[in-house]
Amino acid sequence: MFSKQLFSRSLYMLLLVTFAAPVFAQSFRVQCPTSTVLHPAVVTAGVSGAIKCQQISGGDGYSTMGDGNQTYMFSFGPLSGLADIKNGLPGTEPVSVFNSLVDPNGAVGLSPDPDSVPAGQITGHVDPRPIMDIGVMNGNIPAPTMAIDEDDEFFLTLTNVGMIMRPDLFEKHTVHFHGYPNASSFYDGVPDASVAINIGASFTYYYLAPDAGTYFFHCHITPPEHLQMGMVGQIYVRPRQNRVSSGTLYAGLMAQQSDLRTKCGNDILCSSPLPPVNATTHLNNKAGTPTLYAYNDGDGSTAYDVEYPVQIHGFDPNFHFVGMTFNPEAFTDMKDKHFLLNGRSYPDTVTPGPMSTEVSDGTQHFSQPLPTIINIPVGGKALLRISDLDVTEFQTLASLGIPMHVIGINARLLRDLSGNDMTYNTNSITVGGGESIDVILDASDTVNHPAGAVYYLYTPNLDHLSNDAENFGGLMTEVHICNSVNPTNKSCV
Ligand SMILES: [Cu+2]
Repeated sequence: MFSKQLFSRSLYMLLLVTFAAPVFAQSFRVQCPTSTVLHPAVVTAGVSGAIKCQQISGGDGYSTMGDGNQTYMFSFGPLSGLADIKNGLPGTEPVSVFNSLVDPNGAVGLSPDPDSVPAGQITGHVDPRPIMDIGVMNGNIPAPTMAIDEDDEFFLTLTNVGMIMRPDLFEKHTVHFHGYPNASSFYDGVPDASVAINIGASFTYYYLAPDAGTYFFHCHITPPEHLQMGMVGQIYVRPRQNRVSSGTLYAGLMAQQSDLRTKCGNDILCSSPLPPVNATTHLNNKAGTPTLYAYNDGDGSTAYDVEYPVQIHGFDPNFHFVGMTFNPEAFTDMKDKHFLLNGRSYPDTVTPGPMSTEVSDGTQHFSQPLPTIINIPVGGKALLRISDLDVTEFQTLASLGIPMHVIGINARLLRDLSGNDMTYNTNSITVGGGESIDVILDASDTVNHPAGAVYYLYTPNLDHLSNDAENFGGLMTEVHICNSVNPTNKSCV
């Protein structure tokens, strides 16, 4: 009798817990600590790096192809750094910005925690309403760009807002930093080996930044499908060399040589103690910012004036259509017919500012924030951080008139084990899905590359110069030589 009562009570509790669960099922949160063991105080910049944070949504959305076709996507969208992403910049923010309730680049939904002691602290507690309001049907192609500095700690929150157009799917999402030196498989985003993020949940990935270079990320759930559908983004890590090179020649030399991590003599890549470009010609580069480098080269050979993340991708419109309409997707028939640079085909690649697309409820959402117009200040060099997550095609990009100096492949500076220079000049590069390549477009010869000149970056695979059935488009963009380049939005001045 007693045990039967206990049983029924237990059953009652079980049912209560089960059916009350949806009340608690929403578990959105962000995480962006002001200090850690590695970064005990709030540090915004400096030799020791800093804490950086970002929040992205996983869900669905629409984008506009070069022929006007509105294409359904499974996609990541921005949930922090919204103003920066609208300007074509990375959405990665320092702690003070990410945790701000007023900064337009702060984390969406962040609100004072009523349960903290004392109440009202910023603990990562969020209000789900603005997250759903902004995150639903707000996918971007490419996904929000991430950029961190070597020695940073990076807290990346993925919030799965669900896919409104596919309520039959209970799709989880993950973030996988492809080819990234990641110490923990737990944060690697491969669902078989770690965790995947359910609808209605957030998860914060934690990364260190041990090696400078150009990387990319994608969702690792059913990869051919979620990559083809649009869950691809870019991440790059800036080198320590950027931070020790400020000041006069002597001060910069002392700064570099007094830090064991950048001291010349320990590293085969360090062929001379200080980047000479910085010291001898100008402290500021031709874009008016401190001289920046792609890698810790030790000799200034990877210096550039402006940088452009360029993600190559392709969409198969048929696959996206059946992906929206509950039909079975034929994986073996997948064949890209839209060829994309940063999610856009020519001529959209040279349309300034973010592109928006009307979604299923009739509202406009920013869908493709990144133009791919390459503006180079006269006499300058542009670093193209090229990555490819195309699922079905190899892609070739050619440059006519401006030499391409290939300095890195798959996030590695091109040097051999003896430190010999393996970089080379070419007029085209070919990449497959899952590869990255760092190219410096060298327009420092001002006689041949005067201000006002226009060049093209295009694919010599001529069938890829089209937008599905429409001729003249595809994988192409323009390179403009400008009197100067606005360092904020990279427009020609
Ligand atoms: Cu996914």
